[in-house]
Amino acid sequence: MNIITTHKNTDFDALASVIGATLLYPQSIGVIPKMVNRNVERFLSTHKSAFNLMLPNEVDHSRVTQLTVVDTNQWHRLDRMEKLRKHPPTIHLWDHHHQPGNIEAQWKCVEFCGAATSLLVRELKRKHIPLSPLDSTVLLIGIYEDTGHLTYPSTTSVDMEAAKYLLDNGADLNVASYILNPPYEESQKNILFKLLETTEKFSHKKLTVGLNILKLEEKVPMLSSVVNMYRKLINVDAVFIIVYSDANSCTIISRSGSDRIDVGAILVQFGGGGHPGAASATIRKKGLNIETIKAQLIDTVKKNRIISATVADLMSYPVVIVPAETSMKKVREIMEEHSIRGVLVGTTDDPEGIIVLSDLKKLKKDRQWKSPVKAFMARNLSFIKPNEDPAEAAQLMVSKNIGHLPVKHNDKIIGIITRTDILTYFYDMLPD
Ligand SMILES: [Mn+2]
Repeated sequence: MNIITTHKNTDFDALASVIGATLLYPQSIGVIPKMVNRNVERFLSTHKSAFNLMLPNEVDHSRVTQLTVVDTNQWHRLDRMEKLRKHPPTIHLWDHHHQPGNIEAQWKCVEFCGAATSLLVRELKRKHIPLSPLDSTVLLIGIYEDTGHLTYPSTTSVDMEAAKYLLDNGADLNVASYILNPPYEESQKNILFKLLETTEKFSHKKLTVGLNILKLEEKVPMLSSVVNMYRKLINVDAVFIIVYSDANSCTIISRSGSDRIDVGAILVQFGGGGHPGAASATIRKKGLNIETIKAQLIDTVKKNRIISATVADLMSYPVVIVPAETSMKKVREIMEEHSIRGVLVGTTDDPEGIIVLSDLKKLKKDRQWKSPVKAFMARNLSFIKPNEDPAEAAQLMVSKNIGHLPVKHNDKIIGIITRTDILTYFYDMLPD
């Protein structure tokens, strides 16, 4: 018997991966953990019979010759599979998590993409295995859930191509959206309001991080989807929520919307894990001190190495700077010679203005080319410091509507950063 299973607290990516795998492995049965999230539970209550699924307690472990694990690589996240851990059958693994796991597979497909389901869809496509509109819809729901409708930074072209293939095979977007966005229940609304009222924020290297401590009297379904909504509402780069109900355990739920903060890597240090954009960790210890955990969390976030360029990395230098008396003709020649669009005027200690390519177009009469640059230059200079974030420079350029920013360090101009430099950086087009 070939069984396929996935992690507890099964979400749609996990469920869809199991269903995809049952299509891929002939005569296999999907084993869905008893604990599934509220949305999956709701979906299964009406759709269960359409798929070849069973519960962990219905499995006769002695008859299992192959175990296929999807969307996790950790034994402890499986439901009632200890017997198989002791006497492992042949194991196949399909996963998209970054953290190393402890399931040793004879065969595996582990790739970092937005949803594990996408890896299975790619294989279903490759093998030309027919998909019904229902199969396609549930597979698409799996991809949409784990990629935030293909918007999370973890989304890759594998996810996009899988989604396209599923649409081509009749996936129904109305059904997908209905299942993925059920109306909020009262308890979810209450938690959202509570979170909004108790937000603490701190900044670290220009990133804003939201932090909450949440005491829960009862279980709230789909807390993670509330957290997603909450992060967007408070407009922070990342959010950490420490949830507890007593002093024996707590769970940290985290979401990040910036590729500069990898919450999966941060929560590994608390014994948890997940993805760069979504992660959680559960800490079990008698007499937990929530404030201590909060302090540790802030400390870990601040120690987390944030890979980011500064203005100094992007600026051009040395700066071309000309005396105020230089003729416009000469300025034009200098721009052409250096193929630059802006020239500073004055000295590096005392810059007086800037002249840019578009200013040259204002010259209508021939004799104007003989005039000194100071007659045409812009005098209100804005400066930026070399250790600033490129995003800061971009913001300044937008607010002042300028394309060049001289970079000032110790009252001296050391470089210049342009709109093109910023665009190149944001679109990862930096030369190596
Ligand atoms: Mn997943």
